[in-house]
Amino acid sequence: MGRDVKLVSRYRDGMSLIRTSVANGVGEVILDRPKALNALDQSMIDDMHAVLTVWADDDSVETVLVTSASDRAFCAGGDIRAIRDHAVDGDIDAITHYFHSEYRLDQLVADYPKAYVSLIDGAAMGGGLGISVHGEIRVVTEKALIAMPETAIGFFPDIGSTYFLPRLPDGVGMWLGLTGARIRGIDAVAVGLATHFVASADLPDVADAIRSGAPLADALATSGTDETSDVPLRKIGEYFADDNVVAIVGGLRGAVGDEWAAEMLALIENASPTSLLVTAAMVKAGARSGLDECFDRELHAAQRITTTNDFLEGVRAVLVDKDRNPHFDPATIEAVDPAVVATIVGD
Ligand code: QUE
Repeated sequence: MGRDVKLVSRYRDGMSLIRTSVANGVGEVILDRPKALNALDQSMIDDMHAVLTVWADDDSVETVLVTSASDRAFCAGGDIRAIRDHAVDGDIDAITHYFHSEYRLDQLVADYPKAYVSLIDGAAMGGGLGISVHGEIRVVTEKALIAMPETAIGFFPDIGSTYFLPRLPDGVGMWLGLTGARIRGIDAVAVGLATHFVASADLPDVADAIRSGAPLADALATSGTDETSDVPLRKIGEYFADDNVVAIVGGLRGAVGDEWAAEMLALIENASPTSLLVTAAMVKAGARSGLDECFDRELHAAQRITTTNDFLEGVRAVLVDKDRNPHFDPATIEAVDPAVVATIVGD
């Protein structure tokens, strides 16, 4: 245990934004950057990759448990503000390094040779899903709030989501990716993003049972709920099974009097038109690609899209000035040059 703590803390001279421990065969990573809702900065990505790499070959670790020190968030995403600063500074190498190391961490989670358990008792968005959804067990509570919100900031759903989104039930991946809709824990179980539901009040006991080294099936024996998901799977299949954004928007506009369709249309109209087209193309391409290929395509697209005005403007409006009034250019899907989308996606 001391060895692991040293390895991680050496990087930040005792100031790591993750905390780690090993006991009873369980290696725990606590995400500990509560002021930024545990948004993953470069040091957290590096520290988490380092400790997971050590534990993969450490016989005293059988299970990895990932939890949060924030009572509001599991992890709000990547360090998008820092990426924007790098873009403003023209530091493309720092952007490439960030996404390369983030996706390498997500890939390690996907390939992890041991049980990997995430406890999601708050917001888990974007990069927060990258370090959880690719793992074997994702426990959510009624406080979980799950989304891929990137189209609102002029980015696109990355972190390997172009692999898992197209593998969700009909239209669900395109729906989540285009609209950035936030879903609840029970909904995440219903669509397959989460594997277990536990009441938030019971989560400390479940966490302690896992920490005590109990078999996961026993520790999770109390999971489940009478609640049901209200995600409208039939409508999602109807409106979002197409990979053509113009057709999707046309369908939603034609759904006069349907409050849900109007809500989804409003989310799409709030997003960057370029991001919408990039997202649809990436999710479509991801359906026919392995995870490695999806990460390669995402890295290419992330490098390109972060230099666009829409990304600078989207992050400014949502995270920097917080006026939530971005001026995307072009302002309509119809006005986006398909060649620009093709250059970003790279296929
Ligand atoms: C899209 C995103 C992110 C986002 C909002 C979006 C994202 C992210 C954060 C975030 C939220 C709160 C914080 C913080 C970052 O918001 O990736 O530091 O305190 O990290 O619409 O992709």
